[in-house]
Amino acid sequence: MNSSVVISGVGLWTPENSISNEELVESYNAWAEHFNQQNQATIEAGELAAKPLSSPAFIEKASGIKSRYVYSKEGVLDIHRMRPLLEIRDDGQVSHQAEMAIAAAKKALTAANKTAADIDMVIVSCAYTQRSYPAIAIEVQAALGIEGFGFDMLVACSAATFGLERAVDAIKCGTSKGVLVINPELTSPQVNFMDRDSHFIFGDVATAVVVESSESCTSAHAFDVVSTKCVTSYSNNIRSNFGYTTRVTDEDPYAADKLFHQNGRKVFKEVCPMAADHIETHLRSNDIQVVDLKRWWLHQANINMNLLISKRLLGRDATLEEAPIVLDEYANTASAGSIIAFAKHHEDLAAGDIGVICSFGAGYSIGSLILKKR
Ligand code: CO8
Repeated sequence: MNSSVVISGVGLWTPENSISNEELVESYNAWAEHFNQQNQATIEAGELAAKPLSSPAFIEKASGIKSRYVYSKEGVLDIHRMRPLLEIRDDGQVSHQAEMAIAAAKKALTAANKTAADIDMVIVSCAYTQRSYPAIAIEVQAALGIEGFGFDMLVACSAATFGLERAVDAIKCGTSKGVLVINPELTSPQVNFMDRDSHFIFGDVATAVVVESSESCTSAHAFDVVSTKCVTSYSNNIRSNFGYTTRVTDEDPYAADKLFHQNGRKVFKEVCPMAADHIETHLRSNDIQVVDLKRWWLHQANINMNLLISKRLLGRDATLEEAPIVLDEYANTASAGSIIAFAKHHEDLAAGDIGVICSFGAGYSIGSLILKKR
């Protein structure tokens, strides 16, 4: 087969509302002080730990995050609510997550010079889906008028790269002619805004990518997919226990362990070397040297993680041109982070330039795609 598999278009949908570190910390600290006042007697008796205060300076230094976008800002900063408020939509209305996905998918189709008729497979892959069935992907497929099939995939921070690998394989073996891989990351409903260690980490966004054969590709900014590689290794260090069985175990659906929680230090220490080794092994198996990479579209969880990974591989810090950072503005957007970096920083590459998309996170899961500009 002379044709190759290409990424021919990428779409990025960014919510209108953003929250700065200063706004977020002001609300968290007001909530913590209120909590400590309300529980003064038990705290003084040593029966309850006082809530510690957060700080914008810590957040920026520890993570590089300065702000995050949210699908709904209403309720997040209200110290009597501390979670977003979404309007209830009936079954006849488009769901919140499908709405985000459709917006990103339309942009990806335009970038790829494609219409619904060119797509026959829709994968919605992200950290959470709003419901179990019917799949969000099938709702999106119907809204866009795509014939064929769609399904949802959950692989936390690596959902986008794992979904892309499925798409690449489908094109390679001829079972699909065009695939939309969409990542509507509606993370804010699972953020514990009352937890100082994690209240600042996540943001909402949606990304989408069109994958097709080089034979049908007419895009001005297409990339050959040279290789894909996915790996998982079980860890409890990043976890959410919310699930459909919560109802029958009679647990509190809002308890801290039902929301995102992690051992951030351990994750940092364990995942950085895993991701660096993964990239190196993947490149080596394709006879590509680290120095041959023009661009690293890395997962966007923490700027210090990305610096450490690139330093381990390059022997020096990668420049912002080599490894662009978007987490300062978007925060951690689960699987969409590396795709946002790709969406914003790919058009300047020249034919033959090589780059790598790499995600890493809960599971643990690591996924990478080696791309070559056409
Ligand atoms: N303000 C002030 N001080 C703080 C704050 C705060 N907000 N938070 C913590 N501190 C304190 C700590 O309590 C600690 O105090 P002490 O020394 O007295 O104990 C001190 O600051 C240092 O704390 P840490 O050691 O925890 O700080 P780190 O330097 O390790 O930074 C990070 C914390 C930023 C969390 C860092 O560890 C990190 O980024 N780790 C990697 C985490 C990561 O990448 N996780 C991936 C999660 S995402 C994922 O996999 C997808 C999941 C699905 C999506 C979920 C959506 C909701």
